[in-house]
Amino acid sequence: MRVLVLGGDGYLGWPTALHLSDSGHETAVLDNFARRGYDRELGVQSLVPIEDLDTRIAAWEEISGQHIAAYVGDLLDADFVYRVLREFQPEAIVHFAEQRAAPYSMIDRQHAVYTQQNNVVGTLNLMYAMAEIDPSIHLVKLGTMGEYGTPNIDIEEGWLEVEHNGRKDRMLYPKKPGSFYHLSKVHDSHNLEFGCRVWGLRVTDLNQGVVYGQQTPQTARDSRLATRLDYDAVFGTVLNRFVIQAVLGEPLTVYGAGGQTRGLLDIRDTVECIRLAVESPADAGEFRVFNQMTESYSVSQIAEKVAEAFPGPVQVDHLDNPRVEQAEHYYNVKHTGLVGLGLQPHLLSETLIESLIDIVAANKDRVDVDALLPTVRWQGGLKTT
Ligand code: NAD
Ligand code: USQ
Repeated sequence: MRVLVLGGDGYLGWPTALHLSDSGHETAVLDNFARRGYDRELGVQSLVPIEDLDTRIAAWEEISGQHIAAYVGDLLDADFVYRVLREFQPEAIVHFAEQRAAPYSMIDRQHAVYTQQNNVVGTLNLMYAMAEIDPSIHLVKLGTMGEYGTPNIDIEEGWLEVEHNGRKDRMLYPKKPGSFYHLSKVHDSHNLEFGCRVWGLRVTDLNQGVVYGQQTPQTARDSRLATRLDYDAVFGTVLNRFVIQAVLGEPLTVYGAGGQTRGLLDIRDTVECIRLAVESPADAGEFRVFNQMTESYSVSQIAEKVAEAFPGPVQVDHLDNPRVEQAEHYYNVKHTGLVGLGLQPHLLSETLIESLIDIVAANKDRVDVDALLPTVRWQGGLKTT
């Protein structure tokens, strides 16, 4: 199949492109390198050194014999998006190309507006290009488990059967997201469901949990194929950060009491879920939703797991939570769709944490420890006079 990976230079997009290419798909990537720009803006870098896109692609061709085409440009440039779709003629598009850090979106008004404009308008440009050029293209769109928030009822896979005043309907599951970033994904989901209903688009919305890990079978084949690993308090995600903090001998930064619970998955499952979704397309007009997570843990449990796997002392600090989120809550998520397509999850293990410890230890000199502590507060981005 011809598959175009949007955001193919990012943490997940690059290993996904390799996995698809390795699985026999004719693969292309598109990226505007915004993520490398946020590093410069924040004065941080990936913990693991990463090559530029041309070098990565040349290394993959040398190692696998497979070519990956590259399109450098911005989804906000509609002419560019239309040109790429006409030229590459994808049968499936995997869309990772959004600003994805909740704290980045909460820095201030400018960052909130940038995040929603980049994410919502980029996806709208893509929807129009698909509808006008080839509505049979299957879009696999990365959403997030945080779209649902932490409601006091079971979380279904995207849809909810509702009975109200004696009448019934199937509605999009109600959303209670926790940042302007997570909200941008909710807006995308609504726009995409509308595009399916009105233009007959075919879309799979993958509500993915927090991803951990840094290696896939393909990226491990050569250091030039490595994907990024973020450690800073803006882009670093919880489990990856805890492992990095343990290796550096810094306290694990549990926000609040640590009772907040999230769905998680291994990066090897991310790339496999995408392959499964691509190879089993949604029907024309179908807005199909999968909850892409394999297990859930509270933040305190994640800290405990890292401390157990680390072969040395680990200190856990409970910081004042910089975010506004529920400290304790019910969390029961249905996630059977991808297992139904054949996913065999890699559950969180000591072996995985140990292999991440080795990767971090080899690169720990690249860390700026000042970037570990959170500086963005959910209620701090308002400028009062
Ligand atoms: P990332 O920031 O590493 O990658 C995103 C890529 O998209 C970057 O390379 C960036 O340059 C590119 N991009 C952003 N805006 C663009 C635009 N307008 N035009 C072209 N390219 C653009 O993020 P990631 O961690 O790989 O996440 C990928 C996707 O998966 C995101 O949509 C994110 O919301 C979702 N997701 C990530 C996680 C996680 O834990 N990392 C969990 C759930 C969902
Ligand atoms: N947390 C800590 N200490 C830390 C970092 C985080 O206690 O040092 C807590 C947060 O308060 C939060 C939880 O851990 O309760 C998860 O935070 P995170 O930064 O790991 O994840 P989040 O902000 O939700 O965002 C990440 C990705 C995002 C993706 C999302 C999936 O950056 O792109 O959409 O995970 S989900 O959480 O399911 O929405």
